[in-house]
Amino acid sequence: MVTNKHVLSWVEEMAALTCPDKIVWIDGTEEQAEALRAEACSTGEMIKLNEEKLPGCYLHHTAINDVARVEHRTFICTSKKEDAGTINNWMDPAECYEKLGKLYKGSMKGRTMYVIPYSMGIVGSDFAKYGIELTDSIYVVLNMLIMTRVGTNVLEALGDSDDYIKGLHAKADLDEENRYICHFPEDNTIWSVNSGYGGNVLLGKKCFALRIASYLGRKEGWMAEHMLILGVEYPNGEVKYISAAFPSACGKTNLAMLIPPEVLKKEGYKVWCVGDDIAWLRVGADGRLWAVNPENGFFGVAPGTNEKSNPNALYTCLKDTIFTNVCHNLDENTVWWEGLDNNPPANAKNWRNEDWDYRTYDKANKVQTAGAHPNSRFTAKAINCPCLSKEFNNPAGVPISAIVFGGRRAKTAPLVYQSTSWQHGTFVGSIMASETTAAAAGAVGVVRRDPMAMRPFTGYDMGDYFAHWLNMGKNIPNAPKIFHVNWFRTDAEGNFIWPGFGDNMRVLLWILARCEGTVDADLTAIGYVPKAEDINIEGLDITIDTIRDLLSVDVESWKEDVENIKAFYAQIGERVPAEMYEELAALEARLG
Ligand code: GTP
Ligand code: SPV
Ligand code: MN
Repeated sequence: MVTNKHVLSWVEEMAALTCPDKIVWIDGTEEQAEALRAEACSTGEMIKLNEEKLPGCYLHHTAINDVARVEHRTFICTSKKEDAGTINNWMDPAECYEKLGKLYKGSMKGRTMYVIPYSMGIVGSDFAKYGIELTDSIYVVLNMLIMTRVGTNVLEALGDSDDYIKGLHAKADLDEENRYICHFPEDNTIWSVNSGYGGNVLLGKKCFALRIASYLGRKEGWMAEHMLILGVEYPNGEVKYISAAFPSACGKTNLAMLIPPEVLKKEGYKVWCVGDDIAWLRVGADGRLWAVNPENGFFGVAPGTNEKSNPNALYTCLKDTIFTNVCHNLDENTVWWEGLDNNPPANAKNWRNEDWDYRTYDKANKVQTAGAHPNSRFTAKAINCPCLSKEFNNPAGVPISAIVFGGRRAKTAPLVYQSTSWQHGTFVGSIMASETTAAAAGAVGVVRRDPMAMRPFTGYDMGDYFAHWLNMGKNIPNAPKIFHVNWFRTDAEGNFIWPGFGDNMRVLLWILARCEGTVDADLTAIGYVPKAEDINIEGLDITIDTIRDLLSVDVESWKEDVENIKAFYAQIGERVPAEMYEELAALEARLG
């Protein structure tokens, strides 16, 4: 029995607006989840996969026009436009409530409204935050059950409080022209309409745990970041933690679950995954920065995931998983995606659920010809991950030794470099740039500035966000060191030079050695760069000259970058802190 008056009156109000036939409270029990799965299968919303090969696994197809986040339709609705900043889209809250109110009106007629009480973080812990999502999609309910901690215990932990994030989602007509993902940080409210895709509708994830949480973090003195969290275990059993921010589809899940190369594995090195997408960070009593992963599962990119690139992810999604927009192998009733293996199914449906002939695949036109959509995903439980950290459920989180930024840059950014201070590190994060990917609607492969991988996810002004980073640094007596990596430099033919994936461990060990002060580096115009011989290449078929090349800093392309950064800072506007301009001027001076 729900007694919280705030919750009851809000659910009633939203039901009066959307007019569902029925309201169902999600209690977190397996019985209820199983009944919902059966219902979704009976209507075709989900397909039950081969129970022998993929126990507890399902396939879902979204609408063809609804396969990724929609940044141009994502809004931050603060009462003052300048608080949303120039990088975010803004709408006046009253205007937005009215506009979307019309779209929601009666949209759940003939449908069921599900009430999902969920927690980001361990229920009942100091750092957990609660949300309630109202949705008319069983797919959303089943995904939220994997991605967050859902159930009656969340309502118990909430008690009589009104301190929860109110999320309303309606699929409505899935009309692209009327698709809106709107955030009201001043009201703890999220409204999403006309989409059924991942980041647009699983409101605990990007909407709450990044956009709303970043706004709260600034107010309350902590940080919500688009970061993985991993632990590196040394042969002596000691574990050091790293958090890393890469833009969407740029390698967080892969790095978070990496398996060290044979030479290092033999010595006893291991990697443990704490999180693959979101980190909430706060200063601990010991003066270090501590991180928790507020999620409970992984919403990972399927294409490219294979036995070699990420065996842990592959194993994680062998059971209890929802696959979205992958290719359906009809002979086996299993799933397939580009980059899984070299055996595309002969009898298959593509991500659009149409008959698919793998021979028509054209790399230059993936969306049209691939079996799986380039942004197809698996939703899998964290507890099914073989390398899940034993600290995963520790409400205190883990202490962070190094923060790593990175992006997809064919040129310019070297394999790895280290900032010279927290302020310089903040600058390095602020100038991140990356080629766009299929994770968001729009052109793919275009370099754009994506500060701290948070461009699409900061719930307030970007200049204020940089200022918050600087302020945090002043309040962390024992702050992590800040680095930048780039796994994606290419040769003249466009091939990646660095082997990447598990071999990224070689770079992590240099990073941690820098944190320990056990390895030297060369100070360049952009920061500390490794001496080539300090990157362990034992067992790799690349030479030390290739490493030198990967570590090289091309002054001309950096000078071009400086011009681009100036334009970007100008676009962010007057709230870019003076310290960032100081760092920019210093970089320019060092480049000569
Ligand atoms: P989101 O879930 O969108 O936030 O993405 P993510 O950052 O977790 O990206 P993910 O790890 O899923 O990687 C996305 C793509 O990058 C996949 O196609 C990977 O195969 C590719 N990738 C990941 N790591 C590497 C690497 O070290 N080298 C290369 N060349 N590709 C990589
Ligand atoms: C991303 O795009 O960064 C994701 C996937 O992690 S989504 O949840 O769709 O935003
Ligand atoms: Mn992400």
